[in-house]
Amino acid sequence: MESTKDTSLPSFHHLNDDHSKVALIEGDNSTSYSDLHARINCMATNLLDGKSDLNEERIAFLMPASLDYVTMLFGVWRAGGIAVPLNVSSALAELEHALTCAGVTRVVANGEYSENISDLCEKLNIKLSSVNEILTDKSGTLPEISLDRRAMILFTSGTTNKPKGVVSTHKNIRAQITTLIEAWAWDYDDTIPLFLPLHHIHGIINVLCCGLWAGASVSLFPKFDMDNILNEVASNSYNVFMAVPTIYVKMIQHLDTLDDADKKSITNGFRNMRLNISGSAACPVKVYNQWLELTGQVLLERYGMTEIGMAISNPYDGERRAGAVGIALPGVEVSLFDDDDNLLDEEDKPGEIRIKGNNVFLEYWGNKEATEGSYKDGWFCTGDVAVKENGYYRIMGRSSVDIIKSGGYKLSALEIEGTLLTHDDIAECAVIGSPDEMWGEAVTAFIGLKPEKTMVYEDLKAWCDGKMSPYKIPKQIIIIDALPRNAMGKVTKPALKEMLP
Ligand code: MLC
Ligand code: AMP
Repeated sequence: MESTKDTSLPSFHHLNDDHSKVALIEGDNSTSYSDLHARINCMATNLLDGKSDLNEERIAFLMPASLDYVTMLFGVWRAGGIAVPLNVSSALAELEHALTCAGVTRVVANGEYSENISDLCEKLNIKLSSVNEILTDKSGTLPEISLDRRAMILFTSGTTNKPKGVVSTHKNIRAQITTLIEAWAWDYDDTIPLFLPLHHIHGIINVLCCGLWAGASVSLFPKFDMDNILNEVASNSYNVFMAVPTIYVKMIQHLDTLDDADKKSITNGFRNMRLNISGSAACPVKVYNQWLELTGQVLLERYGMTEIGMAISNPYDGERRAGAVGIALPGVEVSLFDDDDNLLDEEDKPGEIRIKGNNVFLEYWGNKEATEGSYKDGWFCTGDVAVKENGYYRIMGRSSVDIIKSGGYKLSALEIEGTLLTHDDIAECAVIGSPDEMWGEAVTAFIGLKPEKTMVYEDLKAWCDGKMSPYKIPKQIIIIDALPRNAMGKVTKPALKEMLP
């Protein structure tokens, strides 16, 4: 088994040690490592359908966290394909972009998800099947996959209108996993709930892949189902918890509504855990302190990105500093650079975070220009600005005003503006993120209307429904006579920030 692990990612560390160990829990059902392993082998064999290797064919799947999802992800990897996990809450136009951009040849989806995407697959001439249609108990010889091969494409919004496909190799994924196994002391006895969306690395790498690599048990939820998850927490079902700051804010608010006994059983459940982690967006110091007071847990904050996995983390053993993201993870090189690309070796000077290491992605799929543009002198440029203070990095913001982080999702202002501009009554618009206690940043649209037109928020929200993922829909609109522009005619977004109520 060890040799398989060296040549391809998808094997589970403890498989040979204890086959009956529970790998996945889904409601009342659980799946052992040996059953999961067998199911994945069958899936890979069936996907291969007589071929010796999928040779990086792009296989997309549209399903929430479930045994089927895990079977697809690892099944595609074992068969030599590139896994393209799709966003279950995407609008059709967004799915169409992902499928065409990645050149997907096959989509796997069950039930309602299959119904939602079937016309699109037909239009794009892409084969659509359900897991049950593919999966038989046939298992065969699987290809040896070298670590340099492409493994996964995840879509990330950025400073361009359309999301880009981030390609990670097996080596990248393995590096992203193993650094966290070491840094956060992942263990065979760990149990963790997974409720984050599975089209992003936070859920895929930090929770699912790390959990399975460690031989831990991962409890799957199709979404953040607070009541059920907190019931399990109160029953001491988990010893590790990973979430975005918005989830901690939601839980803090919820705990405030409970009577003392219920609140205590939940906070004790957290108190008994070995680790609570926050990431994907800045964790406000207020939230860190509230969580500490409620649960006794010192939140471990870390910093990452789709293109690099995790790069910086507060220590597992050692001081976890509120408002800071910590130090470089093992095997990850982190440096700050000033605007003239000079390496900053002094503390207290803000600069762009740049990263090197096996964790760094291979390329943006089919986009050589964007790939090349994201590197300088071999360093991947994150676009995030940080400062180093007494040895710890603190994130100060982003170099682009066109990127918004809402509830842990990275959103492109330009993409949202592009859709809003297709509204018949909108003459011009500009989208920014406004500070928000719940979401970190809330999508706010400044809108200039065509003559004689009026607009109320609810109507625009209803119009956006189905045209973009729900979490991209503006939380507020501000109607404005004319957008502020500079001498070049470009909208000055900092001026808009000052106009926020
Ligand atoms: C949901 N809504 C959001 C939203 N999530 N609005 C803005 N931003 C978000 N992130 C809206 C819905 O559209 C809906 O609106 C209402 O909130 C309730 O929806 P819900 O689905 O019931 O909400 P909930 O389940 O509570 O979702 C909140 C959440 C979710 C925080 C659990 O957003 C989430 O899972 N976020 C995590 C994203 C993530 O994993 N990011 C990692 C990226 S990787 P209405 O109006 O219809 O009521 C990365 C790298 C790294 O960043 O470092 O990790
Ligand atoms: P994504 O592209 O969705 O992977 O999001 C990556 C971005 O999330 C980073 O570039 C940061 O801007 C942001 N991010 C992740 N973790 C943190 C954190 N702990 N604090 C502040 N920002 C973060």
